[in-house]
Amino acid sequence: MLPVGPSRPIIFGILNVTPDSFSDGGAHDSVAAAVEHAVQLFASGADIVDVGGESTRPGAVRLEVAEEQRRVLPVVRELRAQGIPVSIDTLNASTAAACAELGAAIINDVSAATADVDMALVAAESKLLFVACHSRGSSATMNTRTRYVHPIAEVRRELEYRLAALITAGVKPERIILDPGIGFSKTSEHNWALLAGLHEFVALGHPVLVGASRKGFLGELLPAEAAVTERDPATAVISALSAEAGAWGVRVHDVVSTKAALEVWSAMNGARTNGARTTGARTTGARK
Ligand code: PMM
Repeated sequence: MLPVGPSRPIIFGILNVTPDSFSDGGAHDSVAAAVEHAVQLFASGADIVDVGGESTRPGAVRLEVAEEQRRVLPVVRELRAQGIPVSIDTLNASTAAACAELGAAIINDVSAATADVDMALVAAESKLLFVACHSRGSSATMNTRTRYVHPIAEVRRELEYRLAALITAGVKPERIILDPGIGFSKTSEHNWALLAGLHEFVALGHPVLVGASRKGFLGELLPAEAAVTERDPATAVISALSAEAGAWGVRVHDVVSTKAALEVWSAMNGARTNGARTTGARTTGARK
């Protein structure tokens, strides 16, 4: 079953257990520190903690799988022991399989199962939810593959190819979550275009996840010297706008601000629904 938020998108709290991730790298590079941060994310309102051990930022070099697992497996094991839902952010099928064994609920693969030929099979066999994120090339090459004529149509089409490949490999369609891959092989202009056209991804009929948190294009709205954490208010606004466009989930570093933004959206959305009912009732009443 898909975990669906009762009245708002699901919040993925980001836990990067990496020394080099662009916005929080190095902050949680011991198991204890990582678990403590994850517990905090959960207590702040994250519905699930997205654990990643390998940086996917543009230019990052690939990590040995053994090192990735050394970083993430103890953290995933401990979070599951504490009853915290876990999503595993990995390009590696063996890491995904090991985390599935430990009780992870979601495999989050920013390559949409293109980086590891075994990933689609692991996704199919594990029966976990699978996030298929749009990207082109690898972290080493993605910044050179940013040519689009119609970004929304092209990203949609490329995601649909991945969807078809996953389904052919045996992943049940209802377990596939789509993600337009904000910041992956895209310029700022493309990122804004994709966010503005998010409803067109929602229209594909799969849950849609949005990962814009603290990304570089948000930094362009701020003074050059601003810290990455200063991108959190903009991230929270994007969370609310994503909810409005029908997103199923948002992946964020700062859960507190996104939770507040989603509660505002949820209250307004509820009032809109109730308001429509009230107006309808009054109209009916007036007609009588
Ligand atoms: N972005 C990053 C990592 N994992 N997963 C999904 N599904 N979508 C994203 O946009 C995404 C991701 C890179 O950001 P980080 O280094 O802050 O984790």
